[in-house]
Amino acid sequence: MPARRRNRTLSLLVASALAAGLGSAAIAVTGCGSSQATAEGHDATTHAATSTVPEVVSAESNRQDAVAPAYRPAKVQRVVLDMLEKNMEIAPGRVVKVWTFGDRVPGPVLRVRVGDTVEVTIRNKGTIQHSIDFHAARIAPDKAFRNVDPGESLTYSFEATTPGVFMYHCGTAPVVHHIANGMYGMIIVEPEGGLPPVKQEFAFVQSEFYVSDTPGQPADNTKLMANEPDVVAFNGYAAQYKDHPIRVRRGEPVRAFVLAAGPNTWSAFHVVGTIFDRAWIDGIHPENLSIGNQTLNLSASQGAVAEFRLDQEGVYPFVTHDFTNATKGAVGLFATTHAKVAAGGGH
Ligand SMILES: [Cu+2]
Repeated sequence: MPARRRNRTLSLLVASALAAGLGSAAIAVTGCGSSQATAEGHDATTHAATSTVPEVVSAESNRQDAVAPAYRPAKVQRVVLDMLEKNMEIAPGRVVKVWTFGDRVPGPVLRVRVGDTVEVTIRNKGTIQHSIDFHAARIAPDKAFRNVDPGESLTYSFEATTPGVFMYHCGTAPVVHHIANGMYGMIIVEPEGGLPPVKQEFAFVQSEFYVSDTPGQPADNTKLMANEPDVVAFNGYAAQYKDHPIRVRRGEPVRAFVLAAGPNTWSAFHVVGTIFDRAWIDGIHPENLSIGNQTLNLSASQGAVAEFRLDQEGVYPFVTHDFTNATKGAVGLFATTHAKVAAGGGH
């Protein structure tokens, strides 16, 4: 049920010249798309130690498709999530050790309907304890959301009772670290009978990364406690839809599911050049219906649905309107079918 994902492998070489006292040196990124052909400069002198052997950190690209998965009818929705530790590139030249639900960060977008039973199985293939907390569940957390040891698995079920866009995440202490390292995702709970069909549906999970100066390490605790992320992204990779704009058809309805996964940072979700015709924050309920929003204000863990149209041919940025975080990567582009997009996104 995860969206189609690009799967590339790249290598990150930290030049051994650092150890020879050359100061700020290069990281060469190879084997990936042109948008990542050159990594940014990186001063690794403080951790280059005395080794003269190049440090090689292999990593997959965390880029992924934004198309929301379709609902697949089933009375029991079985979800199996492997919890892994792997190196992922989350911005050009920035490789972090993530802890996952599934093969990417965020975990897969899940989509169920009210009345479905969600049977969740987590398999801990990492080296420390993890767990999974579903905000869509009404369940005793001390039992269902309990820790699972490495090598162990856990299965529990809950009934989807409340339509909305909800977060799931690892709830093992320290929770901030487990979320900062990538253990979160979105579950869409449709109302009974489903949402009205819309052909153009996308899912955006906004989250932030506190990148260690050493490639291939988990979140930097000092930055995390200071709440100073380096990268803020939609769907786990900085500005990926600016590099590769999302095509939509002019004048036709677009539905975006949005989640602010944090761990700490909010989302002020806004699409430049349009107004949301309809929106719901958290619960999809008539009394939550909001009309004419310019921006959706989502604190950490909140989800939303935004429905809108792009009336003219053109290129329409979407951002968190907290622009410091847009600058850190929470930005993308919608481009209508016939709009010209310059190389590199054109914005
Ligand atoms: Cu965890």
